[in-house]
Amino acid sequence: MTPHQEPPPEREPGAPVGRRVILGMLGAAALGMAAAPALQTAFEDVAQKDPTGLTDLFPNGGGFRYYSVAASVPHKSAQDYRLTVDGLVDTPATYTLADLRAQPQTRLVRDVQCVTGWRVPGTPFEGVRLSRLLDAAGVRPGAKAVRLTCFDGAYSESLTLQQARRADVLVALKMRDKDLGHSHGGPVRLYVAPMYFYKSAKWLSGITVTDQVEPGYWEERGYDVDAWVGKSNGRGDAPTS
Ligand SMILES: Nc1nc2c(c(=O)[nH]1)N[C@H]1C(S)=C(S)[C@@H](COP(=O)(O)O)O[C@H]1N2
Ligand SMILES: [Mo]
Repeated sequence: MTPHQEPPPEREPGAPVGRRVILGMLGAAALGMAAAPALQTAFEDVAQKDPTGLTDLFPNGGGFRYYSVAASVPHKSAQDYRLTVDGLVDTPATYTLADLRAQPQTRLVRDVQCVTGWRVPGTPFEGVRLSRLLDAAGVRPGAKAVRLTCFDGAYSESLTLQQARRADVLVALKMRDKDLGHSHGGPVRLYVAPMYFYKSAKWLSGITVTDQVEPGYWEERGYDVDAWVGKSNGRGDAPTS
């Protein structure tokens, strides 16, 4: 009946136990919000303005759960957002949100799957293909991977260059056909459709082309870099199939 399962405690990336207990208590209220678009919009407004971080305790609506490894994350408006592309490239670049919006947009509708078990089927994401930004920068010979960094100052992700160039990897500006709100990593997040959702770094601020994979936040803590849904269980230290 619920749109997602309660995550098994031992496999939760990012949610402290206390928060999970509270999430459980708020579950009924959260489902109510998910079912009522008007209320959900009101919730997102509160989430955007809440300086206490208390709204972090709520699931993100529509079956999503809110994750942030950082206690608080600065808000970036359409005016002050910047995305840099650097590292092993011929032409480093800095994009504004308007620059990104001016590029050809790709829309994908796939299932979102967190390693902890919750899943949101058929979720539209829209944005610029990461491959496009890499091509524009001119990746140098010998480059092997991409490191993604975030303006929360804490999270990072990594992809091999081959993975980064897939057509289903986006620098996403929209989710569910709306501009990405702050709680979902807006104004810009990564969206790696074929992998577990921890690969989809929120609050994306940097794309650095590197000569080797530099493990991201959860990867340093034992989760797979190659986090294919169904072909990895999301844990580097657990049996893989
Ligand atoms: N910057 C940042 N990105 C992140 C995370 C995070 O803690 N910080 N958590 C990851 C995990 S584990 C999940 S499941 C999704 C959650 O996205 P949501 O908050 O939009 O549901 O974001 C991923 N990207
Ligand atoms: Mo996750």
